[in-house]
Amino acid sequence: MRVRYEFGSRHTGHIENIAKQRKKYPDIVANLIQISDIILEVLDARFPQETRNLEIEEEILNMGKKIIYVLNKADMVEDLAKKKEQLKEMKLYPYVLVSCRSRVGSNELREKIKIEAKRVELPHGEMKRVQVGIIGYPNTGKSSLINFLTGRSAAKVGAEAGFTKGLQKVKLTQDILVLDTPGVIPQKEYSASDKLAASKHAKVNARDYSKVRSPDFVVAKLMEEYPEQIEKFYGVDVHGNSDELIQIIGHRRNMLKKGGVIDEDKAARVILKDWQEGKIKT
Ligand SMILES: Nc1nc2c(ncn2[C@@H]2O[C@H](COP(=O)(O)OP(=O)(O)OP(=O)(O)O)[C@@H](O)[C@H]2O)c(=O)[nH]1
Ligand SMILES: [Mg+2]
Repeated sequence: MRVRYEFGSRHTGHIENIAKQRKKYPDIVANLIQISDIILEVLDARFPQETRNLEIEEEILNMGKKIIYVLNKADMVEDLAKKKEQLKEMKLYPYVLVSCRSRVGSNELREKIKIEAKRVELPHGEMKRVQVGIIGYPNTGKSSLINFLTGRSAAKVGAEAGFTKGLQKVKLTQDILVLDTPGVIPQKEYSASDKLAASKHAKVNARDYSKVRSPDFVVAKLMEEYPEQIEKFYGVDVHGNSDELIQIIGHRRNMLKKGGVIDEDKAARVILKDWQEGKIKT
């Protein structure tokens, strides 16, 4: 009989690696909050509530620092009037709707930053620049925002979550610096066994479709929330049944495993990919 060892070296190596990253990034963000005078929290305009980090927000407010909410990817919001209503209900203030892709909102944001910067009291006689720290979930567009605001390709941008790995300072004006950071998720969403948290990360693009552990579970969750939109996109009528949808997509794409059964993992990832690329409109 074969014995399966739970703690093989590869396994523990992997865990150590994750632990390292998870420790390092929040440390960078904690340091950023310390040295910043103003914080921009970049949220995904489609999912403002899901991409807020209330733990970090609390820390920032406790330190008496100002947060400006930047709702990026506004180009992917279907109904802007409805969105503004939602933001009002959330009491998100002050906020700016931005699209780095369609190049909308940078003047308004720059003005807001300048107003807040004037309020910052720098130590008397010190020639220090006002520092504007940028935080947010992975992939919300923090680095893109820096490039958009400064009009330069100063920060590197990537389609996959977890692209930025360190702190980077870029000059916005003579007196203002903006600081990029790696994306972080709240501590309480860390647990690898928390399938709900993991599916939320996939939903908001904080975890790439190729790296999700249970793609079928994520598709089921998306289907619970957006059944009509998903069925419409694929032109199917499955009464909200995600397993059925996965089967249909697997058939369409001819994704078969040995023995001719549908490769459900692969088919579910195709759906997740379409979702993460914003093809399925909500
Ligand atoms: N549709 C749309 N996509 C955007 C927008 N801004 C950024 N993106 C895309 O979102 C992805 C992530 O952008 P980044 O700027 O690297 O995001 P980030 O927050 O710095 O990501 P991490 O460093 O991984 O935390 C890229 O594929 C960008 O092209 C936008 O306004 N609209
Ligand atoms: Mg980045």
